[in-house]
Amino acid sequence: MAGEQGGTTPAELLGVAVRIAREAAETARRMRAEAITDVETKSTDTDVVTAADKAVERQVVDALGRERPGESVLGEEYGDSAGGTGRVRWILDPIDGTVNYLYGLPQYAVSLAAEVDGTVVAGVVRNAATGDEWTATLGGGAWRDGRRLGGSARTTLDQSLIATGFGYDAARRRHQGAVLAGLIAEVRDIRRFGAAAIDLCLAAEGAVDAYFEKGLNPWDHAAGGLVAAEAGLRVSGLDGAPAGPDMLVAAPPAIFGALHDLLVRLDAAGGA
Ligand code: LIP
Repeated sequence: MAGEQGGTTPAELLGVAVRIAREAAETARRMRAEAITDVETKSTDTDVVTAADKAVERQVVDALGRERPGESVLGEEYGDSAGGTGRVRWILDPIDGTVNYLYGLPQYAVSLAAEVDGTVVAGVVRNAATGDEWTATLGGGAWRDGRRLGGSARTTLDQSLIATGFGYDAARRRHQGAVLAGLIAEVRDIRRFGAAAIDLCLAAEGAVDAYFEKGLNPWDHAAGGLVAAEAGLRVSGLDGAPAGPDMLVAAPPAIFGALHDLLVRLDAAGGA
């Protein structure tokens, strides 16, 4: 497999991802400390992008271009760049949790995944504020600080702590609020951390028992989704659909069914 742009084994791709994500996280951390500048809005007035989101994405795309010439990069801010042809595609969220970044809440991360022939085989999520780092390779497990992750041992939904998130569009939020109202009495409690990549990693280590959200983009969940799956969680959409913009649910097998069925009953994948 070597000889393309460089090695394409999951371990080799993870090595590249971790090195580049650490440098990118340092840039995000430094730029936050200096000042939040050039804040613009995207899909709605509350969907913000800062100069740091863009600078970090350019830094990662440039680094990959040097190390892995010709491989394509799908990033949140600049979309599909590098126009690569190889088997490898990189999927990047330069700062997942941009609203947290704006407010200085320490829950924002660089999320970088490598896909080979359409399958995510390596991923890293690095919290730029705290330095927390989660990694995974396909078939190689999910790790944090050398500790293999195995998810939560919870067995009933009513005892489960569930993380979730809300979109930037008011109509979508209204629907998500209605789903939450129907769910909240059925679970232990809810947590809203504000960064899907980190939510998925916290579920992988059992710091929450499960996570679900409607409206995610590939860059929000490519790396974190692999971390969760390699920790033994089921990561999918509803009714057999793959995880995607309609819905992503990540939960240990013991509670996945109950959470899934409740979300179906509440039409969680519906609405705007
Ligand atoms: C964020 C996600 C989060 C979601 C937010 C937003 P961003 O991504 O990580 O889970 O609830 O609405 O989509 O915009 O910070 O990259």
